[in-house]
Amino acid sequence: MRKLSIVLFSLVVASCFSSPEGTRDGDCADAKDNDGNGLVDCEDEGCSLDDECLKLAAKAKLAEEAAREASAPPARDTSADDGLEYVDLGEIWVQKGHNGSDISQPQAKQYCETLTLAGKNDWRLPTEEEATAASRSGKLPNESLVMWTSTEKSAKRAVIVGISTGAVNDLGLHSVGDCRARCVRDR
Ligand SMILES: [Ca+2]
Ligand SMILES: [Ca+2]
Repeated sequence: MRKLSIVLFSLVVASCFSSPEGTRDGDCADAKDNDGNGLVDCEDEGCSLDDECLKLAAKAKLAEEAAREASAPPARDTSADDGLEYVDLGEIWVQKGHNGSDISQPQAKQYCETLTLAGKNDWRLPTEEEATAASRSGKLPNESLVMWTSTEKSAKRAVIVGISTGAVNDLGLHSVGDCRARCVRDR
């Protein structure tokens, strides 16, 4: 009995002062901030379980999803990416990006051989000459990385070319330091 009166007492006190929005019928749909916390109706967390607010939230979620779907890019059409994914150097196309991580020359070779880009699958590692031409074209993104070439200096070393600098060097085939695959293909 004592417990019940305490509960009743607290309910009375609560309703005299500001009871949280959503505790009385109509609270969540009267366009008023009933508890003065700055949040009106469904904005108020006290109304988060109100039927109408739940429905509104579900509706808003659906609308948000529909909007996201509408703004999402259409299914990838690589032909439409031409000019974005490669640089046209006349004789050859050069991949604008690169494989994304440091790799060895054999891995770079394999990356290019299996690459499908701009609807083409005949990509390969550039020769030293092609890589320097690509670098000097000034059309590649400015990166302090080097790209592997298919030009081998010996059985164990291949030529690398600075992507921005065009500097030519050579490196052990299985080293990976700052070396990326940037592929080319014949036009
Ligand atoms: Ca409120
Ligand atoms: Ca209200």
